[in-house]
Amino acid sequence: MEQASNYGWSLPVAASTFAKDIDFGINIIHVAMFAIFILWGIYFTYMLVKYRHKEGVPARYKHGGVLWSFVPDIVVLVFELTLIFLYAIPSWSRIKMSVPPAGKSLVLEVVAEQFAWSIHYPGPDGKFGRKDPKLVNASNVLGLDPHDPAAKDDIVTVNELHIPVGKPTVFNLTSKDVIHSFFVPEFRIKQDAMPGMRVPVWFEPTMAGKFEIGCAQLCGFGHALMRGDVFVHSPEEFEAWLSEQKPALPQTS
Ligand SMILES: [Cu+2]
Repeated sequence: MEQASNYGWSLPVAASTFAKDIDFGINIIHVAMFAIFILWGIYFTYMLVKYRHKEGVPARYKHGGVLWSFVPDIVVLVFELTLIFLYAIPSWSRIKMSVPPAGKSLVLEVVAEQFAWSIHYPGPDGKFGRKDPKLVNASNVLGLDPHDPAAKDDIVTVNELHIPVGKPTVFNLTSKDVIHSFFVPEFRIKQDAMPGMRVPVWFEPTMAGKFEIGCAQLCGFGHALMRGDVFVHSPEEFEAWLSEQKPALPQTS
């Protein structure tokens, strides 16, 4: 599979539908900060040279008026308000507040723990089996209930998220123990995983490849080892992968 990930001098490859939206925000803020840095540098140097110490010229402390001091602040305030109302709020609403409908997306569950990511697929029946924390053990990491018919065909992978390209992936993110953070830089997605909460997350991958899942929240001594891979397949490749997976629970009948 082609390796699309990159960590060069700039931002990593943009591999999801809303990555460009996030990059616009990052870029416009960098450009604005750079412009302020240059303008301020020029002004500061000019003042240092113009009002440098000269023999026989006494220093006089004079102010141009309080109102003038507010002009740069007001310019920055107007810029920031414009950014909030015209960029940040609409982007936040598109990316975080509206989850694509279940019929058009791949629906999963992602459970974080020290120090791994478990991914729960509903299996051929499309139904997630019941999970019970009391049933969690080394061979049943999510605590799937073997008596629930919906759980019999469920698939669980650890540190491997396989998804098809060009289709939204929607999942509820939760944690078994402490706060973790699901982070795939190429998709521009980063979401905290909180114990006791199910946080909906979605993205739509736009290119096939292998990308890294990192934990972006210092979660314990193995934090740096808490990593996984996202494999973005073509739809056919994904179906083939899915059909090869064995159910997570041992089959009794
Ligand atoms: Cu973690």
